[in-house]
Amino acid sequence: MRDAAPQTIYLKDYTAFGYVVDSVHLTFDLAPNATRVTSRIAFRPNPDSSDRAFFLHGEQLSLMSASIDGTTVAPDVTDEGLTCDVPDAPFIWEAIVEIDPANNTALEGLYMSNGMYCTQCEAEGFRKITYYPDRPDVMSTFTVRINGPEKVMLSNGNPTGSGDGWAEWHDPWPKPAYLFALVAGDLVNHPDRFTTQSGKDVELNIWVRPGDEGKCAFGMEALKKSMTWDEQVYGREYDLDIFNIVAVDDFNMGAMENKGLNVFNSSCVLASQETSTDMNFERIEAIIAHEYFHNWTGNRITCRDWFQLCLKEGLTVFRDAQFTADMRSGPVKRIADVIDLRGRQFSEDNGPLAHPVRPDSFQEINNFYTATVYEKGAELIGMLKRLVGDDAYAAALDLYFDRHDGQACTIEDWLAVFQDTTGRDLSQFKLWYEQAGTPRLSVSDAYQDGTYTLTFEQSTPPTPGQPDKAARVIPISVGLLGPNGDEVHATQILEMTQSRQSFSFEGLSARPVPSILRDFSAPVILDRDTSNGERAFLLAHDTDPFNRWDAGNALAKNARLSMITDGAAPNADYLYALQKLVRDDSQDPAFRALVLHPPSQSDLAQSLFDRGITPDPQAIYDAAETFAQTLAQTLSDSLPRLYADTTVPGAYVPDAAGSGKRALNFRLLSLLSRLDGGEQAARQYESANNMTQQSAALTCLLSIDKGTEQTQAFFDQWQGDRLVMDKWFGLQIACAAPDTAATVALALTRHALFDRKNPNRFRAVMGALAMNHAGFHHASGTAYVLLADHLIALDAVNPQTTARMCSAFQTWKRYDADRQTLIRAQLERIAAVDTLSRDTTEMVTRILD
Ligand code: 0A1
Ligand code: ZN
Repeated sequence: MRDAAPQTIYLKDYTAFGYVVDSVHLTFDLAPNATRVTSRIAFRPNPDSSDRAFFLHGEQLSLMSASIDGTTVAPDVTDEGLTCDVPDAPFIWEAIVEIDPANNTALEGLYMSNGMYCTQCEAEGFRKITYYPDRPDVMSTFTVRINGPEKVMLSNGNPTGSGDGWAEWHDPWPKPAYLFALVAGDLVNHPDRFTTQSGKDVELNIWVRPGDEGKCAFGMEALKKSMTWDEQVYGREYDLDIFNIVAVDDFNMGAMENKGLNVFNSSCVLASQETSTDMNFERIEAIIAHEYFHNWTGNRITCRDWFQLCLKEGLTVFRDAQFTADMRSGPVKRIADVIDLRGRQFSEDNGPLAHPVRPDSFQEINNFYTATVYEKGAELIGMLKRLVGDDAYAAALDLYFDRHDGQACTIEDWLAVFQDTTGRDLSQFKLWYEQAGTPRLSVSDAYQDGTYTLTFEQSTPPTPGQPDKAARVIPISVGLLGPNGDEVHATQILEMTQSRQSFSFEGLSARPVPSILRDFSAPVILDRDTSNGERAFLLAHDTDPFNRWDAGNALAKNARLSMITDGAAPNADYLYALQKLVRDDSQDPAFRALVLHPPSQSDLAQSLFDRGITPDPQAIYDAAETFAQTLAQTLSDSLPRLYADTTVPGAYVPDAAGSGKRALNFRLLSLLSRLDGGEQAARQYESANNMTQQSAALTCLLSIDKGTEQTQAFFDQWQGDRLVMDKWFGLQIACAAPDTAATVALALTRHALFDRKNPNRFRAVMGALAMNHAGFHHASGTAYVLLADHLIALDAVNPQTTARMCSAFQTWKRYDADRQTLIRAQLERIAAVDTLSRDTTEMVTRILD
């Protein structure tokens, strides 16, 4: 039966809980099918609330007994929790419940993964462990005893004792239940130590399954770097005696910042040169940092309610991006982040799933762990920093930590620290948190008598529930270049506050070329009618690396769009500019790789749609192929030499310099493969001593419809490694031609190693299919049917991962009537499933609306 009619929860309805929790004592008697959880919770009436209704959340629990101050009580129990009469004075609540972790396939609450017990409580998983006010504004200290035969038994905080068959933990820092964690199993550790800036000695461990201990060293270094960085840059020190990280194979997301006990999807922590690519290494470093940084931005200061999710996530993403920029290359990180933002967040913000960075309603909070909350949320922090300046940003953050340590806060609290630090009125800035949709910023310019004037107009299209939008404050970073390419006006932040606004620059001896939105100073779509010549000029001369790349990106897009809409040949000037850049050894290889990286076919589809043209996925694919083939031919004389020159000699090191070179080398190999039929790629496959080069070679071969032998060899070599096998599944689908992608995916779903219950494997297959733009949108509609079949099957097992994957259909209204009919039919087929989860029901309904 379908869940009861889904309830919508509104931000405006927030009220505090009627009781304060002074302490929580939990005892776990572990057993796969009948774990017993005994809770002893000290409640007292909340002096700041007059609400005396006593409701505890609880789902899928068998209540064995309950008592108040030692007297047995009989609460009213429903599917969602219980109510009970309680004294109007402090009291002790005790309950015993039984749960079934071995059959918990949703991976929320306490579940099992490969024989190991593991929890995931954010956002609302704790209620599947015991009855509790499972809301982030209820914070308490936790003491946990674990009884069981497991070799290793971990929880939050510091260890306070252990013996044969038991372990005890105490977390002195009050926390909401979503940060609770327990892990127990046959685990081995990679240990280390860290001394904090005040001289406190901290034990560090990464816990993994036996056999994976050789893949922990990189993660451990990343952890220590993160700890040092947070001390140096934000003055934040670690606050427990021990910090544990655990790798788990079955996990819905990337990782989780539970206090003192971070739980990681094994794909986001385990690394070795043989099994991980450069991109994996960089991502692992960033996620370790992200979870560690949450210790202050999320744990010490948490969210009052789930509408405030961006308070911790936007800020922590911003902090981890700063960290990566400091550890690696700032410009490369910025460009990569903007590619990701435009690819994932802009499509969300411009479709049926658009929502504000701080949503004002939801049915299922798990559906709001989105690119908008995370990545756009981080962009808002970046804009704030630009507007107030670096020093004021640092002062505001100090005030935030001082004022709100130990509290559950709101976006209003966050903005207030900036207002109090700077005296600025941030009420207009707050619109960024409240209004969904990506603003369009159109620009016109004029030059007269040495004065250059830029005029901007902003407008934001309607989004679900928000037809009209007010003008926002937009920091527009601008520099001006003279006709010879010299910078004649250094970077300046223009503060746009009105719908239409002009800014003038005086004393110029000639009409300048503007470089607008440097470093992508605001998450907007810049609409400027300009020539390819001017873009080529910026690609050659702009001092701002982001805008230099963006000029190249616009050229790349335009070249392909003209091929699609006008049947034009690949633009010769652009091909020439690319050739020059590729050969220019004075340029950073990572930058050259990024410029050579083609714009995504989905982005091209959106650009066509924005111009009023219905995108044809096959035509977009054909244009991409023709362009790459022409570029390869144009470079043919020098490709073998360029490839050889960019091959990184010596031992593999996963640092920025090495990975930048390998990225360029990969781009060159993919071009070369189009000319030599994959000979060089086959050689590289044979000789590769690291996964970056091995998988790059296989990708190049599969992309030219070769590589059967290597695909088998890869399988033979790696079939015992789950994470590498995810790559094997994904690559074959990602590289398949449009007319075979669904067939390849279907065959792989029938492979013995396809395991729907493992989110990584499910995503490797279905995610790769959804990302293969022309394959997913093949006119036959077979990919739509295949994805829908698997979403329906998965929903009964794991609603959270199913619901997230529904977003593959969110861009459906871009396409032609036939495709829309095909997609609608699949969405309606999913919606019609009688037992569909609340998660998936909400997503499908929003997408269909
Ligand atoms: N807070 C984690 C991500 C996370 C969110 C939700 C989860 O389950 C619904 C699990 C993890 C982070 O930002 O890293
Ligand atoms: Zn986070």
